[in-house]
Amino acid sequence: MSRPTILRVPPLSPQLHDTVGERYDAVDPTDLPARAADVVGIVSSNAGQVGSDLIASLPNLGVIANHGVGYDNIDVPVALARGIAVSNTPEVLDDAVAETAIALLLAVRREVVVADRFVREGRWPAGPYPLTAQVAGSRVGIVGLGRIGQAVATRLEALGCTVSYHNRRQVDGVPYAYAASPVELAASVDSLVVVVPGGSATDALVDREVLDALGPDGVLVNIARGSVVDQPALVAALQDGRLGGAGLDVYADEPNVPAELVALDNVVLLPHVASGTHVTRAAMRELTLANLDAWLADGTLRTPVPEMGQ
Ligand code: NAP
Ligand code: 8YV
Repeated sequence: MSRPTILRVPPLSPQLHDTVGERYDAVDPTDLPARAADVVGIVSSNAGQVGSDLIASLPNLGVIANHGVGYDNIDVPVALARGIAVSNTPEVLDDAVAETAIALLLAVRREVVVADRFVREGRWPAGPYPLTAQVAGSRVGIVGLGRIGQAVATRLEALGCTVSYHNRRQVDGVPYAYAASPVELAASVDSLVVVVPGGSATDALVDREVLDALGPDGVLVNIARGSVVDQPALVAALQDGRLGGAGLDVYADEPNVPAELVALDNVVLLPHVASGTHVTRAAMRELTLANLDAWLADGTLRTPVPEMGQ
């Protein structure tokens, strides 16, 4: 029996790229348009766009399996209008992403990177490192108290922080204070962690007003999407001293990080690695391919995106 033809939309990790190649009749964008009519499925990840043009060019496409919980890289309305199933990888990455948020918050507040540089540059013998801020006892707001946001919240509680949050809807049964807007939340906390989905609904949700409400002693942590924060406003707030610091995993135009951010000592910069542990990426790969296999077997999905309403 012939194997189903699956399009690998780059970039995929080498492991995912190779596994798709071993299990299916894998094709890459360079094989299009010659093989377009054969393609029944797509495997993608957050940095690979699955836009309306690509979807329209694949007449027999039936499923898009995204390696990642966020799927703002996919034109979901266009896919669903054609009856194409779309899956993502929720839950399996919550722990890894939440601990990255905590790592960034601790690194910025305790100046871990700058203090490391201080030791490496041999500056310690000349005198002690200055005192830093403390995370224990501080107030932390979470924009997006979903699966990952709640995993961040429980870790913050263990660190002795007071947690509050903003979502569009209040969450039942959580012990955290609710704020009706990102500005209201930012004005009431010391640090703000952003964990909402990307896309047009959250574009620049964290704008100049939110950053100013967070203030000169405030710290912003963004592990969501670069699009959620107004990046020029963030750079200006940090440069002007209107914001105290930032811990960032995501950017407006990845992998390009503005030189202005690189130049700042009160900013810790990660290269979109929040889910990037061996164990989590293996679980994400497995779930991505389990979705693909389920759809190929009987048209179902293990973890359909919420827009599919299943
Ligand atoms: P989730 O469970 O769906 O949680 C998302 C939360 O955001 C929900 O509580 C939702 O509540 C809130 N929200 C959505 N739209 C909002 C808006 N316009 N204003 C305010 N709140 C809003 O998703 P998750 O699994 O926690 O993942 C969250 C996101 O993290 C992903 O979509 C992805 O973009 C990002 N992520 C990044 C990495 C990384 O590598 N850096 C890794 C994994 C995930 P309401 O619906 O009530 O508003
Ligand atoms: C990426 C992410 O998907 O899950 C998400 O939304 O942003 C990440 O986990 C991953 O880095 C690449 O596949």
